[in-house]
Amino acid sequence: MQIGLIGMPLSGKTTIFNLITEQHLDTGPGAKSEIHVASAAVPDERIEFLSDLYHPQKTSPARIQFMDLPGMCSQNGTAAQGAFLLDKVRGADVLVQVVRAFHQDFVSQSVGEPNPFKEICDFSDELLLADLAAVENRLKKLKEGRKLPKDVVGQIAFFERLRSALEMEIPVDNIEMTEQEKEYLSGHHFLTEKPLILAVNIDEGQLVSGDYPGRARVFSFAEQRGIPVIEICGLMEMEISQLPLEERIEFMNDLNLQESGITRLARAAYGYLGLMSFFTVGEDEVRAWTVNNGTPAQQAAGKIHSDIERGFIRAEVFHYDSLHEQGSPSKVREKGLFRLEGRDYTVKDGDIISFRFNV
Ligand SMILES: Nc1nc2c(ncn2[C@@H]2O[C@H](COP(=O)(O)OP(=O)(O)O)[C@@H](O)[C@H]2O)c(=O)[nH]1
Ligand SMILES: [Mg+2]
Repeated sequence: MQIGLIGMPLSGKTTIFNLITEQHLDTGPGAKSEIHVASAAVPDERIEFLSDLYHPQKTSPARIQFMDLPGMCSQNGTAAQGAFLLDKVRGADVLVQVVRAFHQDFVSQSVGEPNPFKEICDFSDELLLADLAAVENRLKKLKEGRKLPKDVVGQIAFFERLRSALEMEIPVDNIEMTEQEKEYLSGHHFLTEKPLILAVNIDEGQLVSGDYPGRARVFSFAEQRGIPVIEICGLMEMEISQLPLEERIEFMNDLNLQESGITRLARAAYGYLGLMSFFTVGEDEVRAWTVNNGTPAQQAAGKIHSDIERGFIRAEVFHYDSLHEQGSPSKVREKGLFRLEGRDYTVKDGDIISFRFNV
């Protein structure tokens, strides 16, 4: 899974990228305008428990890839520049908009006082503009290109309809389409079609008070649109993440921060995308695998290897909670909490599975 961190300049994208992927990239007005990509382990206490129990040679938590883009907005540069940058995240599965709520004098001097609600609305225009530019591009190719598709007339009509909608600030996600039109759309990766999460970047004072200007508006807007919101104390969490582990835990406790930014972000993304984890365990490796809710056992096996999916015989399954309660796999077996399941069994979040297969 790839998550693209996007947002207005100086909203704290690189700070949050550093915190999540444990990097030390420059932040602030002087930072270089470059794109960064790195992955982060999805924190999961279950995988830690399993690793302590099985002592495997290797422990592999689920991972998410993050992409950090330079600040962008058409007010600073041109719309074309903004669209160019945003084009880079078209491949992402989820977009996280970092929104500035924190107070920092030199940032306010450069880009104005924080106004989270306005920033969200303005940025949503940037996304619409970037999609509009992509539609214009497509239309240009359809009208002037050499290798035209058979149904060029239908495609032109569709993309013109898309253009009018975007001009009226309607996101691609809200446009009704026929199956045929959905096919025209596939492969284009419009930004206003992607799942969006808002990450409001707050400062310590706001963390303590639990409030910042415009908070209620942000939440009611997000609720109306079905957009998840998380609040991250970016700078402080970045500083904490760069401490040794023990001090880290102490600091988090002192601040009453139960969960790190990445934990909450990963949970929001998993929940939003309908994802969950199952585990495989053994002396070699304890590993988390990410699948969609509702995935049948045989298909889940394909996550590991296509041979296992093809030669699927059965899944031997017990649940993490049973293991956690009973303390050992043999007790789980004794209590009859160990099951054999067939190919159509729907995998549950937290299942520990061993696949039997034949190739
Ligand atoms: N006080 C405070 N400052 C922050 C916070 N997050 C980012 N900053 C500062 O805001 C500036 C811009 O951050 P940066 O991550 O470079 O923003 P980007 O342009 O969106 O990548 C930097 O000087 C950061 O130190 C925060 O949570 N609190
Ligand atoms: Mg940056």
